[in-house]
Amino acid sequence: MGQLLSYFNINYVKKKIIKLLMIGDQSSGKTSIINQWKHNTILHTLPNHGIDFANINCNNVEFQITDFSGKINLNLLFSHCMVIYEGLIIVIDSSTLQEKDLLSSKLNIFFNKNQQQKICPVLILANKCDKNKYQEDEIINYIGIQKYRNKAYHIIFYTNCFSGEGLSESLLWLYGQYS
Ligand SMILES: Nc1nc2c(ncn2[C@@H]2O[C@H](COP(=O)(O)OP(=O)(O)OP(=O)(O)O)[C@@H](O)[C@H]2O)c(=O)[nH]1
Ligand SMILES: [Mg+2]
Repeated sequence: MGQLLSYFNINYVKKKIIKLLMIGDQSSGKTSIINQWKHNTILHTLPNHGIDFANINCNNVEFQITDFSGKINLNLLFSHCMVIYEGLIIVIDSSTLQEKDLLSSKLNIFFNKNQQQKICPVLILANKCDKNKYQEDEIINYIGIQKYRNKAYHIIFYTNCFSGEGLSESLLWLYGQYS
């Protein structure tokens, strides 16, 4: 009986579902990062033109990630679906920091519309670190996250989708915020 109960406990524990928003520079590697987290490999990607959804399972937590293409500008859709996210993933392209305005207006909308009461975890991935590594303060300045100090806390990981550097550590950090 004990064995049977532990079988049910292990197999039927309800997963905690956490909705995360992923935004970032165009071609910064958002889809590649999701592919690495999901399949543990780099896959060929095409530029996204809209929104992509991915589920990543991490023990008892299921991350439901909405990946907003780098090309999406501020629009009604973006503004309307901000209310539901419990966390934010920002991906920047370490080889070129050139989309500051687009990123900061998205952040502005996110923090104005998001109705979660809790302080929001923000995972910053400085991807393509094989090409360049900006200092953390340059990255923080570029993103402008310090403006939201009372609404969010953040961490930066340097990542490389080809070698896998920083990817499992960053997913583990996310898991730690919700488990
Ligand atoms: N050098 C290098 N290239 C990378 C890395 N990660 C991704 N790339 C390449 O960058 C290009 C764009 O990657 P994607 O994952 O499609 O980027 P994205 O952010 O999803 O792009 P959009 O959907 O258009 O916003 C691809 O050619 C990837 O192979 C990395 O860590 N280093
Ligand atoms: Mg993509």
